[in-house]
Amino acid sequence: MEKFLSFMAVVPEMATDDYVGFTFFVGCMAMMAASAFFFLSMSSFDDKWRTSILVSGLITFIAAVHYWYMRDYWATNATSPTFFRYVDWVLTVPLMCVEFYLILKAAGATKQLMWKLIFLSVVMLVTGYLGEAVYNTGSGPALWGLASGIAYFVIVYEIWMGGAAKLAKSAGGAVESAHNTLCKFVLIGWAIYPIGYMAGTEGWYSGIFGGLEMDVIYNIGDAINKIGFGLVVYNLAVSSK
Ligand SMILES: *C/C=C(C)/C=C/C=C(C)/C=C/C1=C(C)CCCC1(C)C
Repeated sequence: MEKFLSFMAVVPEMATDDYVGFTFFVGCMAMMAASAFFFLSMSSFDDKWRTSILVSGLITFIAAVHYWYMRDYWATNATSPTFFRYVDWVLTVPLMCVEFYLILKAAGATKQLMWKLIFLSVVMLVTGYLGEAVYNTGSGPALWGLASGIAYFVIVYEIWMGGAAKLAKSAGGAVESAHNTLCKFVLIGWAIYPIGYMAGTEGWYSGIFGGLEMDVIYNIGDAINKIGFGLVVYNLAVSSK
């Protein structure tokens, strides 16, 4: 791996074993490329899907800008850019909730459903930030992480078994299958984040996850979830053109 990464030495200030710096760099490029892809494909879809594709592009674009700063922050300070990370998430995760609303709108999704998901996602992220950056000693991270995890499970419940699930079922066809794929991203893809959190904070779990690098895990999670989510929506728009 180190040999493979040796080309990174051409990037100023990046060591060949700097996996965090490497994933910030690649993450930044991937988010930029994905944004160009979503924005440029927008006009080829009819109005019904344009907003959804626009939101896919906004999610990866907001991330690209934050990755640009996070890459730089890491290169300069060699510490986690926690603040930029959470500002990015607090903008992009609610937009992912908006995607659920947009694809289910034709099946009767209400703004109330959208705001419920947005509210839960903000609770999940604010409590996570408190555990990671504010009350990050003693039992703080474990308790705030638990609070965050509860909000996460309510989101999972709502989309898999709650109101959103019923709407998806009634919509059927391509919308239902896109909804189901997004649900899997939330259940499996989003579960990557608590692992990163446990790798980067102190708690009863430190012995299990302590050897892992938090930022590498978060960066992998972001690439899978942000670009993956966008592609599911893109695919839905293509299949129902
Ligand atoms: C694009 C960014 C995404 C999809 C970020 C998602 C973040 C999470 C699902 C974070 C969840 C957390 C927990 C469930 C518990 C520990 C604290 C967090 C915030 C890492």
